[in-house]
Amino acid sequence: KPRAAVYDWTNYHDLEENYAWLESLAANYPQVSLIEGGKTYEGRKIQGIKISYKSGNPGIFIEAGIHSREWIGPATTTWIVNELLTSSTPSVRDLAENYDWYIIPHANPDGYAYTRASNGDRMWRRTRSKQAKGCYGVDANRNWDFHWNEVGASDKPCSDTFAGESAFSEIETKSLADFIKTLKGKIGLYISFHSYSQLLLYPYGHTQNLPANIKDYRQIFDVAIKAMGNRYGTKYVGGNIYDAIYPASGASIDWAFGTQDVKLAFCYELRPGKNAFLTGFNLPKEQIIPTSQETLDSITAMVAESKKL
Ligand code: ING
Ligand code: ZN
Repeated sequence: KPRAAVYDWTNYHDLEENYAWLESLAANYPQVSLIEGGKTYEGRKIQGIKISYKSGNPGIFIEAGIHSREWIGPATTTWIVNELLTSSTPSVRDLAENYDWYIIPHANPDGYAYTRASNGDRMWRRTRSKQAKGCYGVDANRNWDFHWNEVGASDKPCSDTFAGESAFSEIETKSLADFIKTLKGKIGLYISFHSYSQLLLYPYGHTQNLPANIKDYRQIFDVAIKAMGNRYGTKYVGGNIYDAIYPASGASIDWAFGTQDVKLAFCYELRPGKNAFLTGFNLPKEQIIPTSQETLDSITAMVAESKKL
């Protein structure tokens, strides 16, 4: 097993390396504790960490890797974790010390392991549960129990957007949701990382109707996409899921916003931009750190702006 000491962001890592690193943080930092988003179909842990410098902080939840081929999400997430623990930049210290962070870098560990395996499939998106017609997996971002399977999801067990046999049919979404429910009232901001397209998205995916606090969403959106460009000029666009990308129901951010009293829920579709069709999920490893830096810039601006609401 590779040791945490050699962990870095010049490469993408196997699940076991990422988990070993998270465990080493819990052993080395008093502010870090391990949290478990539940278990997977193949019996893995959904390993996460909580960072808390003091009690009574408002909570921020980060979930990544729900689609296993989108490797930049988990990589960006662990980089941000490292910054929260080690950066001396005042704005990052403010984020680290004045919020409780609940972080799940791999919401779909079985899928990720399958994308890393030599006898697997680098382009695997779904979970790995056995389904009808000899097919495997459910789209874990169509399986949440909020307007489940209404639009932009498939009934077909072999489709990449298969919603599942029922809402929360997947142990991964069910157990992660059960964990999130234990935090009800504590999470003000929920962030989900996907790739790719360089978009920032907010609810809803099942309808063109906008959330009641759309004014707040737009205010935060504007500063968050602007900050994304501060360092390297990276351009983001976006808006409500339904109009800015496509109709899609049963997604995690809609469930978090729609059922858990989370005030703001955003999804970042990270680099590359949407014209990079062939390399889309294979973002070059040299871009892990720049992507992570600009994304933390954006989240920093997002949180600062949310204080003004
Ligand atoms: N895109 C997301 C998907 O699940 C999305 C878009 C985000 C839909 C948030 C609904 C909610 O299809 C990718 N690339 O997975
Ligand atoms: Zn995705």
